[in-house]
Amino acid sequence: MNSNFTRILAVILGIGILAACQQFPQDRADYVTNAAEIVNKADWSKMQTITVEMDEHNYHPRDLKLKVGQPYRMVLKNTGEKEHYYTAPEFFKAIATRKAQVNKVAEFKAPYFTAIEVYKNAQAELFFVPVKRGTYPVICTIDDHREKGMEGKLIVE
Ligand SMILES: [Cu+2]
Repeated sequence: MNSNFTRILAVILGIGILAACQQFPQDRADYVTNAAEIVNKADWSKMQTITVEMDEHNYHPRDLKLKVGQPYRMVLKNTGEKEHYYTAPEFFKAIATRKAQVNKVAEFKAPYFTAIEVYKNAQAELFFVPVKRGTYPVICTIDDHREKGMEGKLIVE
């Protein structure tokens, strides 16, 4: 094959791939981009509440099994003496988030969260629908809390 022709073909192919990537940026988004649609379609009368207690230095329960399509209210309750984090960016990107809430105080809406910190004697709630199957880690990022045992798994089936 003529080498000039090959070079031109390679350039055209390259431009084509570049154009395709820029045209469909949502294909590259690593979070659930149609969360609002999923949240609106979900039957919230079938919502299940899961409570995760945090203390020194554990999550109770450590691991959670969740179902794709099932609406959940996750209550993160700090029963310990220190503040604690529920840091699970990969998990939060695998769910359709409806809102995060601190009862009678505030409500937060965002495409996804990366971490939720809960102060002692306080609780925060997250309303969501799992979308992407997988096993995702959760850790507490404060000091050596993770090493002391604050880590777990979120399994979406
Ligand atoms: Cu902690």
